[in-house]
Parts: sequence; structure tokens; C-alpha cells
Amino acid sequence: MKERLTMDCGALYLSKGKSENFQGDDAHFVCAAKGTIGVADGVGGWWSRNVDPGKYARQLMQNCVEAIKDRAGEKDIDPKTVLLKAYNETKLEGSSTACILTLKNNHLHAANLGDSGFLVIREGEVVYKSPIQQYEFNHPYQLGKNIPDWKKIEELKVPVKLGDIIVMGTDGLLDNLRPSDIKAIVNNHLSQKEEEQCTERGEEQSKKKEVDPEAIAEEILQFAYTASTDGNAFTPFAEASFTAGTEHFRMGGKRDDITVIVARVCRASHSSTLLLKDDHCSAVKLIPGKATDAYPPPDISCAEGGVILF
Ligand SMILES: [Mn+2]
Repeated sequence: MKERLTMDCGALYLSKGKSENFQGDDAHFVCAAKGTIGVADGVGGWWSRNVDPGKYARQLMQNCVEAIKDRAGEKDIDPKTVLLKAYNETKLEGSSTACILTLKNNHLHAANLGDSGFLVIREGEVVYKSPIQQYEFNHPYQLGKNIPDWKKIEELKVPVKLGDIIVMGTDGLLDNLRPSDIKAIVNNHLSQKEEEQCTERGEEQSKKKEVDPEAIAEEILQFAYTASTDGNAFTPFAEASFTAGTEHFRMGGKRDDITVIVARVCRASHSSTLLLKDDHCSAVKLIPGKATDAYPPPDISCAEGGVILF
């Protein structure tokens, strides 16, 4: 019989907004007890109609949590069913991209629409990246009232193994860091942990230094933020703008809200106490307190044409 796997998760969100738009356009949830995570990104264009798209994204994620709770008695979560139910119950003005993912039977099952997404890192290599769905450059498919894009929700199924690291994010992450950048950050973090464990003696110490998904999420978020404010970096956004044609092209990162969720695939029996004590889904977890000016970027060197990581 296959070993039962679960996910140990950490999430962080950095809103680009200052006080008047403190919560930004992104939203996310971590439902540890059901091994399910999700991100959403309200479409910024709504601001021109005086609609706060973050409200739509937050309501959508909250409704996902409710839909998951409603199915509490059932063994498996079906991400597309959850997302469609949440969508149908989100009646606000606005629209949003969304990606939700659950781990069952040693596979990730995801429902994705738009340019949020996730990647899977196994033994130091990126083994999977979810596809983007968009009409054209910077115009993703989105869930919203009277928008038929919900029909284009893509279902994804990806096998995972013990120790895999899943990194999920909105375009604030994925437009600013390449999969290879994210891989480098994760690998660097893990190898530092190994070193620390080697220098520490005794089981007590090494237990305390287990991989902390939130610490990885924080490092990724810091690099994504730094790249987003770098006018010279050749980010995925710059590359996509180049591909879209000269009228779109510009170098640099994309200033945006950044959501990062890191999940580590672990044995169900070995999941952290945090995971086990959380019988119920947490509410939408927002960390709006980390406004950009209270969150200095790390000191990394950037060279023309690319972000140098390590
Ligand atoms: Mn965004």
C-alpha cells in the first residue's frame, strides 16, 4: 500500500498597496486539515470603475473555504467542484484569477484559471510548472460575474513524492521570478538547513530545524519583491512583454501584490502539530501588515539583463 502523504504549508502575502488599499488585490487560504491551498488575484482593471477587485478575490477564497468545510464528511476534495461552487456564490462586482490545489492519493489535483499557478520542485529540480491561461499578454482568463471564462477552468493532475516542495503564487510571484530562480532559493534554503543540522549535535536540536515552509515562502517573497522593484531585471514579465511585441516591451519587474504559498509533501503520520491540531479550515489568511516600506528588500546584487541569485 502506498504511503499516505500530506502537506505542511506556509503562506505569506505582501500587498503593494499603502493605507488606502491596504489589503491589495490578492487573497489566499490554507486548509491544512484537508491538504488544500488556494490563491486568487483580483483583476486590477476594476479600480478604474471604482470597484475594489481585492474584495472579489477575498470573497472567492472565503467561499472556497466554506465549500471545503461543507464537504467535511467526504474523503476527497475536488478542486474544480470547490472553485465552481465558490464562484457561483461570489456575487460581488469584480473578477479574479484563481488556482486551488489539493493533495490526494499521492497526486496534486488542481483547478486553475488565469496567471496564478504553482510549480513542483523534486530533489533540487523543477519537475512541473502549471500552464498560464490568458487571452493575450497581461490579460488572463478570470472568474467574474457575467464572464464566461469559468468554462475554461483547467484541471491538472501531477504525481508527487515525499519531500517534494510545491510553490504556489499569484503573478506577483510568477512574473517576477523564473522557476529556476525559485528553485535556486529553495535549494539554497534547504542546503543551509542541512548544514545547520550537521553542525548541531543531538536529536532535539535537529528536530527543531526541520524545514519550515513559511521561512522558504518568506525568502521567495523577498526575492520576488526585489525583482519587482528592479527596473533593469529581465524578469518573466519583461520576457513576456518582449514576446508580445515592441509596443509592450519594457525591462524590469512588475510591481504587484505578491502571494507565496510553500507546501512540503510529508508523511501523513509525520505532519507537524500545527497541521494536526487544525481540524478545521482556517479562514482566508491575509497578512496585510507587511506594507512594502516596512519590509526592506534583501541586499542582492542585480546585473543588467537578469537577477543574480546566489
Ligand atoms: Mn497580480
